[in-house]
Amino acid sequence: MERKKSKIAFQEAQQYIPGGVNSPVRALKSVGETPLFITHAAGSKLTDVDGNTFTDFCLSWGVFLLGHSHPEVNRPVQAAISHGTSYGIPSLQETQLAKLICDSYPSIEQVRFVSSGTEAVMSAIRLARGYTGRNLIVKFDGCYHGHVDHLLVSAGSGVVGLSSSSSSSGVPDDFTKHTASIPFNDRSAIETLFRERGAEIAAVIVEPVPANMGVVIPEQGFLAYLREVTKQYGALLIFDEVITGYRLSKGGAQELFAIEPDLTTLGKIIGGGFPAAAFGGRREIMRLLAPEGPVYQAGTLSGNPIAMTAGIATVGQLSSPSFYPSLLAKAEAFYTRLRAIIQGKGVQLNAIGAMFTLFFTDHEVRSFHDAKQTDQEAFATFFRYMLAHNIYVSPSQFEGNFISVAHSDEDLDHYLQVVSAYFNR
Ligand code: KE4
Repeated sequence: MERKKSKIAFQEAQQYIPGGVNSPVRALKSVGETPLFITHAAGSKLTDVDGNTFTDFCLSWGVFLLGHSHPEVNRPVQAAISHGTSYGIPSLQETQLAKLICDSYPSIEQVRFVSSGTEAVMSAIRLARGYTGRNLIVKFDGCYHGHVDHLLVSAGSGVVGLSSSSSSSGVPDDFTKHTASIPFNDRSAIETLFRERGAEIAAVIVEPVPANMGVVIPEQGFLAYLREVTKQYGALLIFDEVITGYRLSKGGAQELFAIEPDLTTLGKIIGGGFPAAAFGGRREIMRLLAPEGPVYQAGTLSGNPIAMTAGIATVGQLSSPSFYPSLLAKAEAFYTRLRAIIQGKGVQLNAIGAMFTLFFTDHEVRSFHDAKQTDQEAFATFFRYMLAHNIYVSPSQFEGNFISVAHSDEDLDHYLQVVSAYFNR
């Protein structure tokens, strides 16, 4: 496979952009490959500067549940652009998307739009601290909630292995002293922390189904216990559904597991490929936000009409009663076949809804500690093999892979054929 132009493009990019990328995990450092430079994407396919096409199982990190460049999203966006792209003044589209989200998420009575998942999480944390008057935030090892200073503690995704203390450098200890990170799926760790410091805890933030240490499934009752213990101690429960929102079901993980968090963050899918994210919850919490209340939060392009139009069009496509049943049936059939292929090959498949991770280890993966035991070199070899066969899987062991409605039977058959060839080479 010829990738000469990507290599040249990467060399030039590295002169002007640190690491040649605008987000570290795109550099493919952990898998020892030169990043692709993409010229266009449509449906399940990516095309790079060398003219190679790839079936995309990363989907811009979970954004494209409908596939890239969906015509029912592109058309209204193209029309909206001719009416202006940002006003910095309210537009009707903001209320329209807010209503759609409130309809899909009963725990959300009001929502505020921002431009990234990091901003959504940062704002939700500030609101939780303002609402409770407490400082301590509890997160889980391996969960990643964006790059806000005080959450870069034992974080997943691109932060894994970045530094021994597992916080990014440049973050003073003072900034993380109000953050406690404990193992996911470990009920006793939560019990102990709440018993010792419950009165200090403003909120527990969790990816209800973590995807940033690879996909890890919450054990039976774990999320329900988080709901119970946070209520008991007067702390808020924040579901970071930037990935799971609208992916696991229309109402995200909170619908799937029937848990009502106090605050929810959303992103990726709700922007339809444009920079948009959101945080929301009960009115009695959200009313603390400026200009009504004392918790300040703001953004120049928050709720801009183009991202709102893309979000409205995307969420509109998810409303048909058959959307999720057919997507999830396709995913389950795929997983059944994949499990048969990897049987006895020293790999674990963690899968739920339209997201999955193949972990290169003999042991089950139910926590960050387990995920870090995987064979990174084996994963890197697997990534390069898939790429050489025109399949772009998420370029890190510590990420999810995603299926969209645009993935055809041929796409999934091809993936399974190449995986089978890999494990029998
Ligand atoms: P952004 O600031 O990257 O829009 O969102 C941060 C974020 C928050 N919460 C969750 C659960 C997330 O997964 C993310 C971002 N996800 C990563 C990939 N796992 C984004 C990819 C990247 O960093 O380039």
